[in-house]
Amino acid sequence: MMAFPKGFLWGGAIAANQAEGAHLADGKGLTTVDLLPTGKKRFDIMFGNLHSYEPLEGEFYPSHEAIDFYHRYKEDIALFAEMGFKALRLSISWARIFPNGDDAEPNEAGLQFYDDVFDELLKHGIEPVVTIAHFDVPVNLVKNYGSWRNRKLVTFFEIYATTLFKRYKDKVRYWMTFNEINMLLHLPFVGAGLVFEEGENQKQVKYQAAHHQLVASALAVKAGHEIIPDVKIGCMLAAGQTYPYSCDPEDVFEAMEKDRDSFFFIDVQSRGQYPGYAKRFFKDNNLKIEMEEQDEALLKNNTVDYIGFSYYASRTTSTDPEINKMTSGNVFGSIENPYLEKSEWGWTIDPKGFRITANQLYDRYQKPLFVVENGLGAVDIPAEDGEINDNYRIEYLRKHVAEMSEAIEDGVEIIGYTSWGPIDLVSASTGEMRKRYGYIYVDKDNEGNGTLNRSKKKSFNWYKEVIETNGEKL
Ligand code: BGP
Repeated sequence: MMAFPKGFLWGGAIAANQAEGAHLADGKGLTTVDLLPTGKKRFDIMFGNLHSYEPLEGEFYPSHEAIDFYHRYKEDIALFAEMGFKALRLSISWARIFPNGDDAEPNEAGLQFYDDVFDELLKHGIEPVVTIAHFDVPVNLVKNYGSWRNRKLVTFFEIYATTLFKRYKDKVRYWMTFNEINMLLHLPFVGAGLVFEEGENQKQVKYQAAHHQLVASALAVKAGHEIIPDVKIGCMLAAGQTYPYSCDPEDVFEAMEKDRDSFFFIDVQSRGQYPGYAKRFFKDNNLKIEMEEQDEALLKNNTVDYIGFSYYASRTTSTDPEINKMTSGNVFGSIENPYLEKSEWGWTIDPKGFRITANQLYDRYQKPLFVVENGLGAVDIPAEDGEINDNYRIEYLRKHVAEMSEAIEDGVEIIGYTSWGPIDLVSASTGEMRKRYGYIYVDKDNEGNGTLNRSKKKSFNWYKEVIETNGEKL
């Protein structure tokens, strides 16, 4: 096994709304995620069909308590430090800083909380890697402005991002603007707080919102570069190669188009302009995206420093209606790939696809890559002695890290790897606790019962050794 580059940023990734809980503590406002219950209704809302701007009596909202990272961050960070983490990717909750999103002044208690978290990380020599927006929008901005469909969000986001850069300029060097920015197309409420009117042209709304996020992202890059001298600001893509089901050129073309749905965002954020295929797509679909005069130059002059991405699974597509019936359980509408195994949630397990994806992204953008999410969501059942022998997780991670090192050998520049959910947390898609990714077990079930106690799984020591040996021992 080849050694990873010196200074490689090994670590883990969490998000505010899936870990912190304390959803109204110290002046925080409600965010979109706080309106997502568990169960079937969750998906209905995630697709853009909201029922209420208030949490409803009798519903269970997993973000409200999550794993209580808000009060237990010291204990959790100590465990990350014990594993030898070099980096922790985490997000800031917009509504902790600006409870309504449009407030004149930021909320000092919210700012102080992240100061404390960053200090704790730095004390342990862990580099904070911060996502500015990870699937949450202050509810007030959804209710009174229509969220990202409204250009005003660009200004609110710019103020929010600038506030963060000024406050944390001496503590945080690595930033990301929008988590999995392409998720906006698949789960519009999650990605952009979008709620649709009946009969509305959803494509039109989504791409207008996308334009606003792209402009907001460029403005954040601009501000960050001005405020923090050695800053690195990245984009973040939910990546994963799409395979054609057959070598029929129709299938191959469709696979290319599906990948372009995602690349579109990064093409703008990294290359600085709308690609020709996007312009054609707008024309063919009769979409009219409102842009302001200065947008073109802004996008051009403020591209990202690195490409952050998540990789869990590859996708497969076919133009044959019979084959298309074999859909697999994921938001990208992939069909089953007969060559690959699946997780309990139907996500394909494809380590080679990771190497392909990394190569493809590097070929396309020629910028450093940062793997900011990867992992296996699985049910963990403690053995009689209470131990969790999560060999399946070790197996998944081992194979993926090995393929990552192959990609590095291929010449791909990768600066770090933060696996998803180093500590069990709430699942973004299902809201469940039982879909676990952690090296650290959290005693809590799907209904919210449990002590919230933390304990080490078998994978804890495995990952510790990986980091200790800089990936030589897998
Ligand atoms: C990504 C998100 C994360 C995370 C992960 C795993 O889409 O950026 O927030 O949750 O997927 O997904 P899930 O939690 O649905 O298993």
